Amino acid sequence: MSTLFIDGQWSAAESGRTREITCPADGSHIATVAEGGPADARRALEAARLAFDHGPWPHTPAPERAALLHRLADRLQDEIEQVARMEALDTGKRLVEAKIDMEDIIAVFRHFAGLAQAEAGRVVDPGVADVSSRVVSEPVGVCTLITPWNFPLLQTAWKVAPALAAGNTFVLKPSELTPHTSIWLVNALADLGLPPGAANLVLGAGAEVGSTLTEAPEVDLVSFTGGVVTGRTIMAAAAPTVKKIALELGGKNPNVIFADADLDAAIDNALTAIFLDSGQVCSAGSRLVVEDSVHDQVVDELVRRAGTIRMGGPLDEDAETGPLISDAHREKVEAYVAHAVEQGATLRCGGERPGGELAKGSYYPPTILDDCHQDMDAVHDESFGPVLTVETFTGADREGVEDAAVAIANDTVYGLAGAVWTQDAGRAERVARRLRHGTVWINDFHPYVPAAEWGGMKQSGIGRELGLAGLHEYQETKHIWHNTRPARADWFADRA
Ligand code: TXE
Repeated sequence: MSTLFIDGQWSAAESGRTREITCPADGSHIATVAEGGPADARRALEAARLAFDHGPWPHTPAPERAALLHRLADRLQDEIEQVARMEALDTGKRLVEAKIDMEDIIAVFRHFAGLAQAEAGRVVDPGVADVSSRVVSEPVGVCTLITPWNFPLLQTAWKVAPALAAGNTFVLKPSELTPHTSIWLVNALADLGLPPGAANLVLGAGAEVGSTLTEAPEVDLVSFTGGVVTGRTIMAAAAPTVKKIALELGGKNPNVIFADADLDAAIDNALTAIFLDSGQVCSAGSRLVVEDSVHDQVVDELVRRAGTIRMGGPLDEDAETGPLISDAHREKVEAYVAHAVEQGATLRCGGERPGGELAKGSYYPPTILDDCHQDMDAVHDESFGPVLTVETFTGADREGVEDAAVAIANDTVYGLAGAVWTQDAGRAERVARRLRHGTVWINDFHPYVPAAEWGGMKQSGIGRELGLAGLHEYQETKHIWHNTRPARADWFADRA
């Protein structure tokens, strides 16, 4: 099984181990791939190091780097059906959603192709005669890129595009559950002329491959998207050699609805916010924070509509949402719901595995837990499933209502995203400014890629990706001074 890509060559794992990839929609077998281990990770790191220190990519002129990223975008456009299908089968998500992801990925590569040429450094006047100075940007070096399973190629593009645009080399480790679009990506890059060693791919388990890739001294930067527990491990692994790190660790995102909102739009978007992709989205609106006076109107309607959402596999054209990524993940979501009910939440809909044809897959229905409050674990822990918790707020006056909403919305260790729904422009601005979350929508939910600038406050992460974040995460800054008339310093007396 030659599905590892190291130094421009496809190879099997040194141990000979393999992994079966199955579709979570029905458990069907998709493919057998190599299961890399620490030895493979070390080989890939050596190749990436060599390619950075002695290879051509870091010194390739920016227009050529940009051209390669554009060619990759063209290739994906040509093969969009085939790549979207791969992604849909690996993740179980609907083909139509996988295609939207592909369009976003094409836009991401084009966006960073533009930035590769836009960032040329700047001249700084040091205010000293005969001395000129300039600030230049340089690639960071060897990047370890670790990605999860919910948007496999999109999350990879968010890392690979800026890393290559800035002239870095990398080792990519995708989630062990969803390797196929990463295999497609490194194959396409090599085919389009990226030099050997600049892009390397090691498949395998996080604990084995991931830890080698985050500890090794050859690595200059680790960019990771995944769970907060793994994020903490990665921070610790990167500390001894003081690597640059960028972490996106999920969220527990409040969707705040005031009574003066356009409730039709708010309800409609609240459904998309949490049930899109079965809630397996880092910015999912998993906490509904609704003003008490409209609670019944909003929640009754959400319950009614959630009960009609159709589940189905990647190729089912009538399906509106898909399965969870695995049976193990579904068990975690089930335990989360059971615990919430034990702590006093009211199960308003969902909560039971579907039967019939869907019993073959890892399906879990849209679920709403009402009567939640801040003492319950359910409003603090990420379920990463199609589960919405409902909390209410009220206050004596206009200010008191806003204070109460903000207090609940900010009472989380996460800080990735949140939304506020109101038709009062002043209230919208005040509340948006007070929410401690990296992205805040007013009367909307979910990002516009690639214009988003993405990243979290608090334990949701470190660093920003996309949009205005530009290439900075993947660049070092250097200030070069040039004294054009060297002279003696005359500081220490010459006593020789
Ligand atoms: O994530 P992990 P899991 C959240 C979500 C989910 C939870 C656990 O709440 O229920 O995380 O999911 C690699 N060193 N998110 O277990 O472990 C792993 O192989 C280096 C939020 O799937 O974080 C995979 O490639 N790497 C999230 C990647 O980390 C390691 C998306 C993500 O896996 C490693 C997914 C280690 N020690 C889950 N251990 C988001 N922010 O969107 C594992 N990995």
